[in-house]
Amino acid sequence: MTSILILNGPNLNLLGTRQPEVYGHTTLADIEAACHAHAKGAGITVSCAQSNHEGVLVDEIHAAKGCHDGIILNAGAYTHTSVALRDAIASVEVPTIELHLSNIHAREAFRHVSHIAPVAIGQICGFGAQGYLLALDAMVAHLQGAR
Ligand code: CA2
Repeated sequence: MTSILILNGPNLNLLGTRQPEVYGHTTLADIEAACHAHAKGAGITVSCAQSNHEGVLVDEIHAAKGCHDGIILNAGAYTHTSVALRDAIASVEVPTIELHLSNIHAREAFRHVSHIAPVAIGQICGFGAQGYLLALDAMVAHLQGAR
């Protein structure tokens, strides 16, 4: 069965508790539950992980090789700073979708830069929590096309 890792980076454990005007009222637990339900309907499985630590995220990406068919990654602020995450994604060759709740291109200039985008199969941003479900559908379509 197709297996997808949903990986969230720093501060996303705080979703739904602060800055709802930017990130909405939905908690990370809500998002993960919606992803599990959506995956069940699509006949796939998802695993969810979150870390505030760059190295732990690198380890999660390494561990995805041979274990998951795709990665949906919201790297949070590391998106804009981390060459280590970029290198990890490039090294494992597991198709990865870059995901953001907010439209990073409509925000501060430093958020327009993504180290993840060049090694991702695509980017989804600006659709809030719904973006995770859109990313799941996009990944399934990508994997079906790849077979
Ligand atoms: O829009 C996104 O999903 C981001 O990845 C979120 C990151 C931000 O640095 C990126 O530029 C875009 C920040 C996540 C912080 O999440 C919080 C949630 C609730 C309260 C405070 C922060």
